Amino acid sequence: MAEILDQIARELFAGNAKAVAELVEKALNEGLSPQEILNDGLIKGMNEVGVKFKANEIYVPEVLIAARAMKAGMEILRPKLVETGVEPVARMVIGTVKGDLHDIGKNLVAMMMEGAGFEVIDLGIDVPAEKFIQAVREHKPQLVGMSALLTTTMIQIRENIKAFKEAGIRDQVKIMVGGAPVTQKFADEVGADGYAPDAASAVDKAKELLGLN
Ligand code: B1M
Repeated sequence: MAEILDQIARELFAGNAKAVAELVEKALNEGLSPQEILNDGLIKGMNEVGVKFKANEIYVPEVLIAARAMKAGMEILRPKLVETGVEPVARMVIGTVKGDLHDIGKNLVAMMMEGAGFEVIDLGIDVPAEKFIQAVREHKPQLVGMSALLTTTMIQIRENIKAFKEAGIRDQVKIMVGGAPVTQKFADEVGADGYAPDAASAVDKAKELLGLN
């Protein structure tokens, strides 16, 4: 594999946004395909971030810095990917549930998912059920992610799933949930399809739910 792809992965892991952007540009000029640069450079680097984060070898600040580097690389790459018609792995809608303003963890999950090749539509914070439903109808994602950080808002996940059923869209998507107070037991009780304790596991769980492993 081209040395430059390894360099992209290394600089991304180290969080050097400027270097990643420059290397992506250089790789394109050298004639590497946008798909190769994405899979064997950016995503490879982000996978490594996920592995180390899960193993508690790096922490939230390092992940955020790496994610910023990923973003810088994607800004150069995205138009080329669109031109060459590269399809994302899958599409995901994500948001923090109604009444909840915490978004650091949700943003991390969104970034890791993008890093894994998913197209992510981020609805932000304080997202009511109707907005999730509208987004499913509009964007036709395969996966919906709901984040909740408060014991008083996690119950909103149950309400959202109920609203999905009433709107007749529950069977169209897989629902993954997470956030500090959320557990596997809670996810099972409210009828979510999956739960992930952290951002790196969220990628694994999403792939498992969609049969992409
Ligand atoms: Co708030 N807050 N906060 N807060 N806050 C907590 C959550 C709290 C535990 C602090 C405490 O009392 N010890 C507590 C909740 C208690 C409870 O309900 N059990 C609390 C409270 C009470 C409140 C307020 C009510 C305080 C007040 O005003 N009286 C208020 C509520 C506002 C509201 O939401 N309506 C409030 C406000 C805030 C700030 C705005 C000041 C700020 C949020 C800023 C922001 O997000 N932009 C804030 C913060 C920063 C925190 C703490 C300190 C940190 C949360 C965080 O970002 N963690 C938090 C205490 C703590 O956790 N130490 C606390 C880092 C982040 C990476 O982790 O979000 O858990 P986390 O995400 C992880 C996983 O959970 C998982 O992956 C992420 C990455 O590994 N994950 C998912 C998350 N979403 C997922 C979705 C998935 C899968 C995995 O699939 C879709």
